[in-house]
Amino acid sequence: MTTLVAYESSWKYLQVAWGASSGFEDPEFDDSLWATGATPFGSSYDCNYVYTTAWASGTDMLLRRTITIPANTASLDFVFGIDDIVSTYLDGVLINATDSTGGPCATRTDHTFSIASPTAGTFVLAVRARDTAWQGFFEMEVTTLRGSTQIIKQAGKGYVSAPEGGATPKGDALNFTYNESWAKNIWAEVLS
Ligand SMILES: [Ca+2]
Repeated sequence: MTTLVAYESSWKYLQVAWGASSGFEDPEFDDSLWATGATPFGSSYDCNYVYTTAWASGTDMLLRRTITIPANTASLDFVFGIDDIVSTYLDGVLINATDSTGGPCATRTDHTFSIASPTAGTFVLAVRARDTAWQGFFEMEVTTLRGSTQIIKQAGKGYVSAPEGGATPKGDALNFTYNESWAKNIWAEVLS
């Protein structure tokens, strides 16, 4: 597993009234004047949330940051907590909408969603988090799982690595003395 956005990471952010600053999710949107702050974002009332960046009750918190999705990614996985409503965008496209209004106090592992076989590259991840009343909370982690079997050269040796999340345990690797031509032949077999 590779972590693209860890918990307690820095994002660009702007607190606004509900629905304000439409178009903020556009990858070309200019966030250069926004502040930078770490998650969790929140405020406290009877949930006693622990947060790093203050977020006033009854407002929208807009967040932006870039993520770089590696080649050969089988799954892009999001885990998050929200009090109360959140919309998540990747390069301007809505990829998840979650409404926890009226639910119990949030934790950072409450909700998950995944994108299978995402396109590799660097993208803008944008979030509109809305607190409808009382306290608010937002925290998110983004990870990837690698795809098909790969041959990797590290420290002069070649490794055949297994896909993550499959039948073979994560991190399992067959260790061979590196031979480039041999590795290329095996790689051709893997692709065929
Ligand atoms: Ca709330």
